[in-house]
Amino acid sequence: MTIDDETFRLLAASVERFVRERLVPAEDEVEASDEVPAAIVREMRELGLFGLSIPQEYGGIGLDMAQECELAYLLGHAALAFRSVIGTNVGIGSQGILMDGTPAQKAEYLPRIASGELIVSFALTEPDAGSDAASIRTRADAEGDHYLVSGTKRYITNAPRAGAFTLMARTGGPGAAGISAFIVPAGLPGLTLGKPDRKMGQRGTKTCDVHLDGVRVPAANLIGGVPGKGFKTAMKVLDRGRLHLSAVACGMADRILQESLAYARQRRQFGQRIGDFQLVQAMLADSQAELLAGWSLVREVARRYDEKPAGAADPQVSMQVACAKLYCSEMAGRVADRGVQIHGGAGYIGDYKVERFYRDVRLLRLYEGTTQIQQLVVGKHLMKSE
Ligand code: COS
Repeated sequence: MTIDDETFRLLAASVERFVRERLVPAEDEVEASDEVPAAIVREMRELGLFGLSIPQEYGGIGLDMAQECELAYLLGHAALAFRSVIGTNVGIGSQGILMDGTPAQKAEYLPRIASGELIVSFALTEPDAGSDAASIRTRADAEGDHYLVSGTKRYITNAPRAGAFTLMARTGGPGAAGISAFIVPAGLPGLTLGKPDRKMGQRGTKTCDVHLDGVRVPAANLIGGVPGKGFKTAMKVLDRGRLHLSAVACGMADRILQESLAYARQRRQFGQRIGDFQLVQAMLADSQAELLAGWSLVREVARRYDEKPAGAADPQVSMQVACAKLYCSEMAGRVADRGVQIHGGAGYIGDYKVERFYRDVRLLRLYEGTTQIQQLVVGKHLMKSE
């Protein structure tokens, strides 16, 4: 069940207020400390943000994709580290369990994921397998009623906070068909974390390696109970995640445009506001036009996503999602670049938000599938279609 329009409007208004009154004022603290304050995480729980996408029967809010994208857009208006705290619970960490998990797995994990009591991460990437996700090497070998899991996962978002991982490992032969998805509790013996990654931007977002050395994972934690389905689970989860991130990219592009506009109205050169110069207006106009195009694209693709049966794969929709991720992440990069340009020298100085947003948005073109992977998904689909 999804929520009705009026309830959704009230929720969106609360999120908009939370972003404006709580998140934006805390951005400098997050940048300086590399931590999202515990009080803000608590408020996120109280607002229900960890359970946005989880159905109400499991204690979540049960938004559809179009509604989720609207809120992702609002959350994208603050430093991206805030959204990242809830990002894996709303998206790539939880959705494999929701889409393909057994009733028992859903009942055991989803309520705690929805409340935010349990942070869940998505562990696919490895030192030698990123874009080529079907080549992962982490092994899960059946031994009685357990699997012995060994390998290394890399750049795992929220791993330092996670109580569990949705983790892809190889139970069979090479290629996509040999991959299975597991729910791996963080506390199991043999599971250790690497040191926190030092990143270009998005301070306050936590990523690190996850090492597994003979971790005994109960067979009951194999998602869906059938081996060999993990690659498809991961791809379906990523389709959804990519659309969510496209909305985030639009939110951040809008924020950068607002910062740039405020600066263009206030900064004076040659006796007038720099925004009165047509060359500056051209940059603002390009950003506005591209933002409108990207955001309209996300809304349209989200509508189509909601039209397909929940949890089902639809190559046409996957292709459209890839278009959205490709366009919106690149668009946010261009808007950020113009934002720095409009700020002039100030845009290169850490006191101005655009300096940090410029670094923050760079990740949007890389994670959950690079721009080139999105191009491959679109291109391959077009060549297949008659
Ligand atoms: N939904 C459901 N199933 C999908 C799917 C999707 N979006 N995309 C592919 N599949 C299925 C295919 O239908 C195929 O199934 P069959 O063997 O039954 O036909 C299987 O998965 C393998 O698909 P394919 O042959 O296209 O796989 P490739 O190895 O060529 O990989 C790409 C395809 C490159 C698109 C994939 O590896 C990918 O998305 N890589 C990027 C991974 C990524 O985003 N990493 C970021 C880190 S995670 S935050």
